[in-house]
Amino acid sequence: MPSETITLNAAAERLGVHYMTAYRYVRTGRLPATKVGAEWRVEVRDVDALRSGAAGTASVGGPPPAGPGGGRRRRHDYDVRLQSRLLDGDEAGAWAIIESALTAGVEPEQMYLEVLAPAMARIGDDWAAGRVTVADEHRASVVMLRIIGRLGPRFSRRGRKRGTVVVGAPPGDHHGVPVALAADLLRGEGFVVVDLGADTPAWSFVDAARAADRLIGVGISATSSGNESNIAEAVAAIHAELDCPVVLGGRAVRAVEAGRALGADEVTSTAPELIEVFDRLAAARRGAS
Ligand code: B12
Repeated sequence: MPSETITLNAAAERLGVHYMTAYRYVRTGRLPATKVGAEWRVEVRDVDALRSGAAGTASVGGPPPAGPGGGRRRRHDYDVRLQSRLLDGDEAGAWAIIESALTAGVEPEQMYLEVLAPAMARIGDDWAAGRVTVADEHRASVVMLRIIGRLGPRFSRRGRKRGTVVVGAPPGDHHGVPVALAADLLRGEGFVVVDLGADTPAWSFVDAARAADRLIGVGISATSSGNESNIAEAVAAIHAELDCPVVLGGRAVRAVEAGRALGADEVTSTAPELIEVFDRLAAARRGAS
């Protein structure tokens, strides 16, 4: 008899892992799930079975997971330790933390979403509170990009690729790190990704998309707010020249209506959502060809 079902978000919470990790459990068959509309549903008893099997594994950051089994997990604070190495511009020290997390079994996606991204977010909070300078942020970002460069190859997948996704930050937006992280997460899902980085001119999105083999869509990652006219210009340039969907996301565009008002076909605010959207667009393209 089926037990109570819950959303994947609720399952992730119950497991004490990031949503993306729970999503990976589904994709790799470790957690049975069914799709109801746009949402994954899982049975509570499957979640609990997985949780008892996973007890004793590493919790990479944040508070210790609640509930039975959670107390037995070790908490490593990799994100907090990484933040300190980044702010010191200490690449070797930062990499040593990453290596110990890898050795403890932290998967690459989990590393990006539960260690690297939170470390960067903490640095932003410290900047907003006046505890770190813009120079510190720059220094930390350079080390972060070098760490991403070393982890990136772990996302490469064998086999036929699912098509090409072009990603970049809009003109005037200097935040290339979120784009680089998202690019590798998409590569891990079997896409060829052309990462144009920060401050990409509107026409460069068009040029790169035009040159792409089996283009699935263009993704624009907006982190700086107050940049709406540049974003709208980039979206309009792509739509004027190419028949392809434009996915807009990132922390500056959380609301779907706001993203649609800028001309985007799809709007995402988190990396897992971004992956789901490109999964759907790739399936639609396969169906159409
Ligand atoms: C590093 C950093 C910088 C670096 C960027 C270096 C680089 N090469 O990237 C520098 C120093 C250049 C910089 C500059 C500025 N920054 Co800054 N920066 C940051 C910081 C600390 C980290 C950014 C980051 O890497 N985050 C980690 C990633 C993983 O974050 P993420 O948003 O979760 O990314 C995911 C999603 O966006 C998702 N995603 C969802 N949908 C989609 C869709 C697509 C298509 C894609 C590709 C991805 C995607 O994918 C990503 C991967 O998981 C943030 C703090 C923060 N909380 O993010 C501030 C922050 C973004 N910066 C901020 C500000 C104010 C600035 C400056 C104005 C001043 C300053 N601090 O120097 C300038 C603006 C420059 C400009 N014109 O753009 C504010 C933004 C506030 C706002 N609402 O606009 C923040 C939030 C800091 C804060 N707490 O106030 N910054």
